[in-house]
Amino acid sequence: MTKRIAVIAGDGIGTEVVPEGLRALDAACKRFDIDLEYQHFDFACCDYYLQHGQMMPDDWFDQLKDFDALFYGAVGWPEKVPDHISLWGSILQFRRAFDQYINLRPCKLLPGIKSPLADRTAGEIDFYVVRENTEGEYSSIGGRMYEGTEREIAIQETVMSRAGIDRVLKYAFDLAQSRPRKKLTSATKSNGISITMPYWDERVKAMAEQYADVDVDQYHIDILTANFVMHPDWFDVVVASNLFGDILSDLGPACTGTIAVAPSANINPDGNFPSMFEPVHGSAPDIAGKGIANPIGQIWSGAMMLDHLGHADAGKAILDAIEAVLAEADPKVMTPDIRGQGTTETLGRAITERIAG
Ligand code: GGG
Repeated sequence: MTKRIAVIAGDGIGTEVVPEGLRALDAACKRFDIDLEYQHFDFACCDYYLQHGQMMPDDWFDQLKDFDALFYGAVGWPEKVPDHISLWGSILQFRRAFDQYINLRPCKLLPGIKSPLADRTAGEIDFYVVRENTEGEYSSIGGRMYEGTEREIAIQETVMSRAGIDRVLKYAFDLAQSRPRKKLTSATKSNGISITMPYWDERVKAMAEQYADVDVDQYHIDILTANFVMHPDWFDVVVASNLFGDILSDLGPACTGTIAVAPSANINPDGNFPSMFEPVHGSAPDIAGKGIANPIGQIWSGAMMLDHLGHADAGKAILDAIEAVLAEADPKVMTPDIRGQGTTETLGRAITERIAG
C-alpha cells in the first residue's frame, strides 16, 4: 500500500540534507519493495515567513493531517526571523496539533566516529532519550508586564499534566522493558523546581510499580549531565521533560562525536495523526550553502520513519549502511565534521549505494 509522505526541507542545511535522506529512502524502498509517495511543501521555513508574514498558510493543518508521516529538515534563520517565532510557527505547531507527544532520540556511538570522551568505542554508548514533546517548559502560557519600564517582567508557566506525564513515562517504561538492560533513568530538578518536578518524580514512582523488572534511577539534571560525559555507558532509556529532553538529546550525541548524526522521531503513538521525522540538529546557517553538512541525521531519521511505518527491515538496512560507510572512514567520502574532505553528496551517495547492495 502506498504511504504518503509530506516533505518539508525547511531552512539552511535542511535543504541540503533532505535530498540525501530521500535518496536513501528511495534505495531502501526499491530494495524492500515499498511504495512511498512524496509531496513537497515550501512552508514552515523562514523565507515563507518573509513572503507571507507567517511561517505557514492558515490551512496547514488540513493540508498535512492525512499524510502517513512528515519528513522535515531543519528550521531557523535568526538573521531573518527570531528563533522563537520560526520554531513556534512550525515544528512546535506540528508536535502539538498532531499530538506527537513522544520525541524519541537515539544516542549511539557509531563505528569510525571518534568520541570526544576518552576510551569510548563503538557500541559502548547506546541509549535513547525519550523527550516529552507537547507540554512542560515549552508552554505558551505567560506574558510580559510593564514593558519598556524599569519594572518590566516576563513570566512563562511550565505545564505538567498527569495525563501528559503518564503517557510519556508509559512509552519510556515500555521501551526500557523491551531492551536487554531494562534500565530507565528519569531527569528532573526537583530540589529547585519545587512543584512541577516533584510531581514528575511522583508519577515515575507510581509508574515504576507496574514495571517491577525495570531498574529505575532518578537524577537531578545537573548531575545527570555530568554523568552523560563521565559515564555514558550507564544509560539505556532516559526520560525527561520537554526542555531537559531537548538538552540531553544534544549532549548525548555530542558525547558520540557529532550531533550531526543524531535522528529523531516525533511520534503520535495513537496513530490518529502523522508522526514527524527530523534530525536533532538545526539549520546551521554558518555552514549552509557550502554543501558540507553531514546528512546522516536526516538519513537515519528516514530509517526511523520506515520503522514506524512498519518496515523495520528497511529501516535496519539504512542504519547498517550508515555504519558500514562510517566504518570504512574514507576521508574522500566523510564530511569535515567527521574528519573528512567529502561533501553532503559524497557521504549521502556512499550510504545510498550501500543500501542498494
Ligand atoms: N531539525 C529540527 C530543527 O531544525 N530543530 C531546531 C530546533 O531548535 N529545535 C528545537 C526543538 O526541537 O525543540
